[in-house]
Amino acid sequence: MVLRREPVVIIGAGGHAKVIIDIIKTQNSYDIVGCLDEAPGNGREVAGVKIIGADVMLPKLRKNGIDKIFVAIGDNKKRAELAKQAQNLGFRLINAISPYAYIADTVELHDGLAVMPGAVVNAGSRIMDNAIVNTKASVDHDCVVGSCCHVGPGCTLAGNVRLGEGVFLGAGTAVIPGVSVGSWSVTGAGAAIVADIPANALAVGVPGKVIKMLSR
Ligand code: JB2
Repeated sequence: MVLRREPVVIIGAGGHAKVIIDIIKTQNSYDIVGCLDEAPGNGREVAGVKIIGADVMLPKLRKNGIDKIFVAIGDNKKRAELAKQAQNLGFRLINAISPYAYIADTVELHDGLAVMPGAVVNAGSRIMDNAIVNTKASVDHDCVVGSCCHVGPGCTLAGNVRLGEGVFLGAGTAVIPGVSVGSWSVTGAGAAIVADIPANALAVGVPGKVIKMLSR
């Protein structure tokens, strides 16, 4: 029996797209049609995949029967926007989940997710739409990673941590059990989050302290 791999288009052509292409190739379920970029250039490639044009091509691709997409843009707000646009055009968001990540059976995975090599997501956790669980990040039991969050490389979320929408945890952030981080907040690399953080805050340091409120 010949396995038919489904065509998928990737939005973005930077560092994040490079990692996503590698994961999608390893998943071996999709044929990557090409990347769409803000500045397509002429004949440029990323990780061996051609940049076929800009987002204006989306309706045409959809018309040609391509209905799977992955938004490979690290910026949480931009990713949210582009995912919504693509869905409005009738695209379905696929997941890019590395076979070298461990994801417990009871984890709830939504759409458009990236789970990178070496990541661990433990029992009872929920990873919402368009979230990124980056390289070697660890999400323990019963956590919620909100839509369009980015859990940076090497972060550690203990059990029952709640991240609102669009949270960005800088590389190596640690969050103790039961703590919540409000929507669109950001933590600095290596921060130790030991108490709840409100929405739209920038928290840094050990222990983590809010040093600034961010505008949305
Ligand atoms: O509206 C857009 C758009 N805006 C930016 N549509 C499309 N199709 N592409 C867009 N881009 C493209 O995203 C830029 O032209 C560029 O190719 C890419 C952003 O590349 P960059 O390497 O700056 O960031 P990234 O989003 O790929 O990766 C970031 O996030 C990752 C999670 C970096 O911080 C990485 O280091 C990080 N690992």
